[in-house]
Parts: sequence; C-alpha cells; structure tokens
Amino acid sequence: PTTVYLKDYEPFGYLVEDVHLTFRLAPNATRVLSRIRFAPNPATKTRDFFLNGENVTLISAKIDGAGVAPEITADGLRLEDAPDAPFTFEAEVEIDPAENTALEGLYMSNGMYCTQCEAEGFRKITYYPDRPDVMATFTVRIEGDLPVMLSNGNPAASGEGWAEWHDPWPKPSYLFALVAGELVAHEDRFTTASGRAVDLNLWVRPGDEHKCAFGMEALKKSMRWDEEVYGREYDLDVFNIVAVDDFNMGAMENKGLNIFNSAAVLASPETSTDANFERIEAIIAHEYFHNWTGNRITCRDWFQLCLKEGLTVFRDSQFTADMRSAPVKRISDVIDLRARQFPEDQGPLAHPVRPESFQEINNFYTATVYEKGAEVIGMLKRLVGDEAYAKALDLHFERHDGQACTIEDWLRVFEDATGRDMSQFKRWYSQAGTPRLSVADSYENGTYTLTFRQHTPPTPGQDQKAPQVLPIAVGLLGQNGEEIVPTTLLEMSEAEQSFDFPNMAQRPVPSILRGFSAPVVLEQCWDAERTAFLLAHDTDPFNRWDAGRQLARESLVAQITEGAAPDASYLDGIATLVSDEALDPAFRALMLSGPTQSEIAQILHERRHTPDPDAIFTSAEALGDAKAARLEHLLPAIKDATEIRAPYSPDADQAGKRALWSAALSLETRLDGGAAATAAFESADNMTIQLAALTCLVRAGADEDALAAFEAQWKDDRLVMDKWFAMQIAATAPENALPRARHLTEHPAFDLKNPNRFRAVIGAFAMNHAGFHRADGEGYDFLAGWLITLDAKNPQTAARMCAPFQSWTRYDADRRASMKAALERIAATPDLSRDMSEMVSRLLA
Ligand code: B3K
Ligand code: ZN
Repeated sequence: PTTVYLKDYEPFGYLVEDVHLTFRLAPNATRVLSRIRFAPNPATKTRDFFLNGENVTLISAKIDGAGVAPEITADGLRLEDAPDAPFTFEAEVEIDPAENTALEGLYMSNGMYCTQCEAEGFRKITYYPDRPDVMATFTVRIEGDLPVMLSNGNPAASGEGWAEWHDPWPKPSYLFALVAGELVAHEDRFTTASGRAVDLNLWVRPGDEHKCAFGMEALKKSMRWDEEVYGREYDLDVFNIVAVDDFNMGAMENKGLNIFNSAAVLASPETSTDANFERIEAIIAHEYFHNWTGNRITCRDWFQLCLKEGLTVFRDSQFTADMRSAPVKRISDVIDLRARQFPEDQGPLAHPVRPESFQEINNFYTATVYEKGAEVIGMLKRLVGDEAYAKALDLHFERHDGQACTIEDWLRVFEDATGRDMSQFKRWYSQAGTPRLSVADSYENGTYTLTFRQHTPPTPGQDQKAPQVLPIAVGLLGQNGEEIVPTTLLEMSEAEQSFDFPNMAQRPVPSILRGFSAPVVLEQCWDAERTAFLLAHDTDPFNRWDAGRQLARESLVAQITEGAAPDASYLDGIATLVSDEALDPAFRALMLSGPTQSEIAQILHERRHTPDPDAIFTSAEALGDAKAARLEHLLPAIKDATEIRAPYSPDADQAGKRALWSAALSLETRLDGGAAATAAFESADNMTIQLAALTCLVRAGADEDALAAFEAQWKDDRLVMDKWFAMQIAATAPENALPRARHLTEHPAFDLKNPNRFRAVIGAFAMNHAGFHRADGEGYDFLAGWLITLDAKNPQTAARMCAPFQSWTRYDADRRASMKAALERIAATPDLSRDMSEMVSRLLA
C-alpha cells in the first residue's frame, strides 16, 4: 500500500466549474452520467488529468462531445491529452449498490439507496477529482421508481419517476449525498435571523415517525444557537436529515442532506435512554454546525481534518454545556478523553492532531483528531480569552468562506486577530503524545510558589518533544476550605517554570488544572489528605470530581499491589457528597462512578506493575461492595429524593435525577441481590430505568428471566435489541463474557452486515476488560477472527475495532504473546483491506 504525505501536497491541475449528475437507479446496475466543466487551474503548472474512480465500470467518456478512450487503472482514469483550455468531460459509468457491503459510496440499506462519501467514497460513484480542495456546484437528477429521492441543496424540479436538485454552494465531492426510497417525513420549519424560511424534514422508514420529535427540536435549537453564539445562519431553503439503519459511524454532514445512523437520531422515551437523548442532541448539533465549519469552510486536504472536526466537536460541546449542565458536560468529556484518546496517544497508534502521513484516511477519524482536536481549540480560547476568540472566529468566517483551508490558515487568523505569535502553540498540532505535567510547591516568607515541569514521552516516529504551551488554571484554598485565590490562568511555555503567589498569610492548598484546562496527565506527589480536602472543599466542580476519582484510583492500586482494604477516606468523602442535596444530582451520580478497569491497568503499567485483569476486576468489585456497605443507610433517602416517577422528559434535570437513582440502585443490588432491581425492571415505563435495572441484574448474575422478558418485549426494535446484545456481554462477569458473546453470534438477529449490531456484540465483548483479557487468550482470538471475517465485507468498521489491541504491550508475557499472535493472524490474512493492514502494521510496529 502507498503512503500519502502532507509534505507532498499539490493542487489539482484543473478547476471544476460545475457538475451535472444523472442517476438511473437500479439495485445491481445503477448508471451514473456525469457532465463536468473543467478549466486549467491558473495556480498550477502541471496538467495531469487523472480522475479517481474505484469499483466503477466505464461505459463511455467524451470530451466536448467527442468520444475518448482514457487509460483505466484500479484507482482511476487518465487522459494523456486533455485540453489546456476549458472543456466539458462526460462519462457514463455503472455501479452496483446492492453488492456494496463496505457502506461507502452508493449502497443500499433496507431497500433504500443512500451514500457515504467522506472521505474518499465519491470515487466509488463516478470518476472525479475526489479531493476536498476541488469545490464545485452540483446539479443532480435522480431517476427511479421511488417515492422519495433526495440530494444536496434545494429541490429544483420533479416529475413522475424523477427529481432534480441544485446546490448553489460550491462543495467538495465528499459532501455529495443521495437518498432514495420509501421514506416518510417529520416536517417542521425554521426562520433564520435574517428571515429566510427553511423547511426542515427528518426522513425515516414508515413506522419510525414517533421517534422524530426530539431530533427535530434538537435541530431547531442548534440552528438558533449557531446564530446567537457564532453569528452563523443557515443558507438553503431546505434542511433534510435521513435516518439509515446501516451506517459506519454516527452521522454525516452532507450539504443540506445530513445522513444519520438511525441510532444517532431516532428517539422515544420507551426505547431510548437519557444518554441516547443527550448523544442525539449533540450529534444533530455537530452535523448542523459543520455547515459552517466544514462545508462553507472546508479542508484543503485530509491531513487538515482537525480543522473541521476539532472545531466542530468544540462547538458541539459548547452547545451541550449551554443546553445542559456545563460542569457535568466537562466531566463527561474528560472521562471520554481519558478513556479513548489517552490510550491512543500513549500507545502504538499515537499520531499528531494533524497527522503527516497515512495509508488509509478512514483510519484517522480518531479520538486524537476529534477530541484532542477540540481540546486544542479549548486551550486556544482559554489563552486568548473569550472576546479575542469571538473576534478570531469572525475573521475566520469572513476571510475563508468558500475556501479549502489549512491549520496554518486557522492559526494565522488567531495571530491577525490577537497579535499573538502562535508558532509554539502550533506544536499541539504536530506533536503526538500526552504531555505529563508534574508539580511541586513551596512556601517561604509569605510567597507560595508552584513549579511545573512538562515532559512528553516519545511516540512512534517522534523521539524528541519540545515544550508546549500549557494553559494551567489554578485556584488556591485556605486551610479551612475557603477560596483565597480564585481561578487564575497560568501560561506555561518552558520545560520548567515557576509561578509565585506573594502575600499569602498561610500556606494554601492548590487546586491545579481546574476545568481540565489542558489535555495532560497531571503528576502531583500523592497526598491522600490534600486530595480528600479537595474532594470536600474545591469550588471547581471538575477538580472536586477528579479528587474523588483519584482517591478511588489510589484505593484500587493499593488494594491490588498491597492487599489494602478499600480506602475509608474515599468512602467517607463520597458519602458526604452524594447525600448533599445542594449538589446537582447528575454531578453526584458522576461522583459515584469509579475509574474503568482499563484505566487501572494503564496506571499499574505506568508504575511498573504488570496489570492482572482478574485482580483489577476483583478489586473493583471489592470497592463497589465497600461503597454499597458504606452508603447503605443513605440509599433510601437518595432514591426518594430523585422522584423518578414524574412523567418522563429527557431534559438534563430529570436525566440527572435518574442517573443518581440508577447509581443508587446499582449499589443496592450489591446488598439485596437484585430484589429492588427486579421491581424497577418490572415497573419501568422508560428505557433509561428499564435498561439500568437490567444492567444491575446482569451484574448480579440474576438476569435470566429479565433478559428473556426484555427480548420478548423488544425483538422488533433493532435499536433496542442492540442494547440488549451489548449490555449483557459488557456487564456480565468476566468468565461469562466469551461464552455469551459466542452464543449471541449464533442468535438469529446477529447480523454481520449491520455495523450497529456487529459493534453491539463484538465491540461490547472487548469492553468487558477481564473477559476480553482472559488468561487463555481465547478472547483475543475471538475478536481477531471476527475482525478478519468483517474485513472482507466492511473494512472501515473492522479497522476501527482494532483499538482494543492497542494496549497489548502493557500486559504479562503470556497475554502479550497471545495478543501478538492474534494480530499476526490478522496480518497474515490474504486480501486484507488497506484499512486493516495499516492498523495491524502500526499495532505491531
Ligand atoms: N465527517 C463525518 C465523519 C466521516 C467519517 C469517514 N470515515 C462525521 C462527522 O464528523 O461529523
Ligand atoms: Zn464532524
């Protein structure tokens, strides 16, 4: 496979003025007719007329009306003597959507035609310069015997068996979309700030109409929010969203025609959990926000992916913080970052936020590009301040509208808007790895001093790291818990740097990295007393939560390495917090959650202990039991105070109460063996409580009847059945995980071709930490076997699911050998996809 490098970027030799496409739909033989006006690109000297194309059969090609016979290769078409003046290229090709199991290009899902073109899927539809810096207006005609036929932009004309769409906004081919099938619309309307009336449609399969209302409200809120906060208005007469069952990821921001995995848009109280509702609201916002950050301003090349993704994730997290609780959103984002991005950044798959090479770009839609990319924007905003950030964003939209940009363009906007030099900050885009920040303090003659050291360990291909700019938010507390220095932003740019706080009458207690102001690992000398003090008194909700997390983590480490008992100061601390009714229930629920087993494995590894997955599981259980015993007398009051019996609403307030109630139920289950959970399961009238109760029963091993009842109730709802599959594997005792996962792959509803279902079974198995890491290595073999099978059909989803192997070097020699053998078995598979072979070779490097 060939490697593509950022440094080799060259613009395409031609500009595309406009594109006309005609689709004659047929499941196995769709004809695509294209008419494309090309003109020499004045910015380039070379004129190589190469159009990307894969899995397309060329029927005919013409230049200015005269037939031509281009050279055809496996990845495209080349014409040696293309004119050095404007010309029209026409082609007719045939494609086979029904056989397209990779779900990239034009494919079929439940009899419906749909597309996914990002990153390089348009080339599976027709021959085209399939790269984001080629932007053009598109007119699309769809011919077929289907009631609904949609494409980008505004509807232009339609008749019996055909429909035409025109998108006036120049766009790259990756934003092209087409949907055709038997669909029904949930309709609404939105008037933009400047008075444009926009028709909103959420298209679903008949039968799903009752799951649309929430998504539509989320869309309207997103549209309003982007006007109010970023001054960005919608720019077409219609905005269409379509729900599709077979989809490789969450959703896609195609211009005017967003396509969603049905799991990321369809919701009802009976079938969706509070977490589903929150995620749907965020994804709808994310895709909508792309209209400006991604579509109007796009990426010059795929190395610049974080330009649109980091910024759009940052924008959707701001939106969620505004719609719900900002501290709870921040804590949840950091939980996610530490669980998904940190392991990536600290293992063999580490890559910079802006990677410099790839074999398969789909492998770089990662937590690093997305979530660390968003953290980088958050740091920029913290460093320049809110006002300067707003000014820079205005300049970005004004200067770059209609362009395909780079990270250099983005940082120059900040330099021009603020006068700040961004050259050191730019390292956040080029250096991989999580910086480790250590801190020491001293107190002398009334001056309190914090001394920080930063150090980023080597990552593949980058041995040496230079110091980065770190915004460190710090607050100081007095010995009685009162705040004596409110949150202050320290700006660190050296490898080692000290900051003085003069005139301190007493030695303060520092609260460092408030709000998780930089994506680093903070290394403070462990001080159990100080941590318990912060848990009790910190005014920064993030650090208060993190203090609890640290106490839990240290308790687990001591239990595992020293045979210690669960830490009483941790248990006492959370007992005080969870019963404090002045605190947000959602926050209290987060306080009750412990670190993941995988996180503990990572910590043990860092401290030179070989992690034993079974010991980690056992200690986590012991800590859970100790927590239940310590909180036993408080649980009835906590549950009573949460009033989960109110008529269901997915709002943050109710969701927080249900989260706390469910956390209490889960502790109660440790004490009563499942009696309360059974009662809750039987009387639940919403999925949040029903699934929470079922999870408790699975954990308690008392799940047989409940699982059967749940299946009988929901067997016809694919999205609910995904939960049924996933949860019983992820939450069961480690020794049951593999037998259960194996058994469920034989269930009639297990479907390899549906990514949601595949992830629900195979992906959930890898989330059962000790179950996946069984000592006999069979868990690794099971995952490898299924990834090989899936790779032949759907390389993108298969390659993404290699992530559980990324920590393989941290375990004992036997497990390491088994994981290595599993990876080598994948690597040795004939005809492995480019996606998979790149992932496996990086994992084994
Ligand atoms: N931009 C798409 C992701 C495309 C993934 C291609 N492998 C969804 C999003 O980030 O909004
Ligand atoms: Zn995105």
